[in-house]
Amino acid sequence: MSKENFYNDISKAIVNLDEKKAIEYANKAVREKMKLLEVIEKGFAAGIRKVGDLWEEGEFFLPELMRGAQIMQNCLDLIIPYLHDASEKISHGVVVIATIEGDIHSIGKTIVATLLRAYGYDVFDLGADVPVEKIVEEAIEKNADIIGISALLTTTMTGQKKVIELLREKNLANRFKVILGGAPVTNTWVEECSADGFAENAIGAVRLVKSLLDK
Ligand code: B12
Repeated sequence: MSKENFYNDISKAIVNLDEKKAIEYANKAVREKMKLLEVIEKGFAAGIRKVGDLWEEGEFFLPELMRGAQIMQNCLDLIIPYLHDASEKISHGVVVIATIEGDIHSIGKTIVATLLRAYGYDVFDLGADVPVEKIVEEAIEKNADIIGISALLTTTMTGQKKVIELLREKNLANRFKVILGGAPVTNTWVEECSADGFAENAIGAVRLVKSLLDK
């Protein structure tokens, strides 16, 4: 079976909310030592995004969206412990990452945190729905180089900007680099917030962190 067909089958299992098959595919990917990040992005993440589309189109209801997310999370729990073989380690640094307050979307943020760890960074994942003040406090406490903030909702994105504003108020703007992520984040938003960058996926996040720390 070609890789593309396998990714398609994974995506279909998520869309069909077929947990048994999805778990079977996750185990197969681990067993056969496939490129696990690619399996996550092209298989599982593609599937959950399709579930989101169907929900937006009114084909799926909230319980189905939640079930899809739960199945995806269960599969990631199986795969993530094996994600550490992600090629060579790059320079080290400390990253504090969180999903902003009011927003419980955690899947993408967790993948980014996991991959950064796999590349040798010290990552403090504060979880989801984290208040602006808490993110700043933890960054100071952990002596972070980078603060990563995830937002999946257009209504919570404003929190990303608030973190940067709070850093400025506290005269800490030069102490940390702030990077943003989440589906609604664009270059324009990054400029408007005066953030240091954003990435569309986890491997992009690793490249971004590396380039900011190498500067
Ligand atoms: C799964 C999901 C859920 C799950 C979340 C489970 C969990 N534990 O995370 C559940 C069911 C709980 C959920 C709830 C809701 N959801 Co929802 N959800 C989704 C869905 C389908 C997929 C998100 C996801 O996990 N994608 C897969 C991951 C791998 O991708 P990702 O998150 O984009 O992350 C990648 C990149 O963005 C980037 N990245 C992410 N974070 C970061 C951080 C940094 C620093 C960097 C550099 C990069 C980075 O790298 C990641 C890895 O590649 C999206 C649709 C979509 N297309 O995004 C809707 C979506 C985000 N949800 C939406 C909505 C509206 C809601 C609800 C408000 C629904 C409701 N009425 O209750 C609630 C929100 C409640 C709240 N207060 O937060 C809307 C948002 C609309 C908008 N524009 O604001 C979307 C877009 C669906 C839609 N098409 O309308 N949701």
